Amino acid sequence: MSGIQTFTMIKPVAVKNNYIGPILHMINEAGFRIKAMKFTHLTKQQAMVFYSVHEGKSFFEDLTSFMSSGPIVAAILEKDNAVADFRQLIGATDPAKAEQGTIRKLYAESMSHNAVHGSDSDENAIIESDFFFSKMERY
Ligand code: IDP
Ligand code: MG
Repeated sequence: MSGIQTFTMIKPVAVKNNYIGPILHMINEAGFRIKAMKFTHLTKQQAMVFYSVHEGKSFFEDLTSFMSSGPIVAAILEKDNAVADFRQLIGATDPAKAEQGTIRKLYAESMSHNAVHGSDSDENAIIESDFFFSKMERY
């Protein structure tokens, strides 16, 4: 059974390019409800903890430097089948391979600067949501 919760970040490049509004609009239009949200700036150390599953990979240093290079928008999103439906809305990791009309196709600059994060499983959606939000910050 698939859960009703996923976690997203609007990455520094999309914030810098003034795409917070259009991306949130697409998220709402696709039927997701915003359960929690914050505008924040990760430290390098926090980015390394958040992405620790990728530790040791060739892109880990670039990824964590980039994700701590500027402010991000973090949010918990609710919808039936949230994880899979959100992955479909954002498109492939590499925007060159992302389908037309997806968030990454529209707003990403490159594979490393690909506009948004989306959880890859119900389990990780919970871990990632708990990384950013206390119970009192969820509505
Ligand atoms: P995902 O964000 O689509 O789930 P992951 O494989 O979990 O993709 O990778 C996390 C992030 O790391 C990606 O969104 C992307 O920004 C970056 N990344 C992944 N693979 C590469 C790569 O081969 N080169 C550069 N950056 C990468
Ligand atoms: Mg991932």
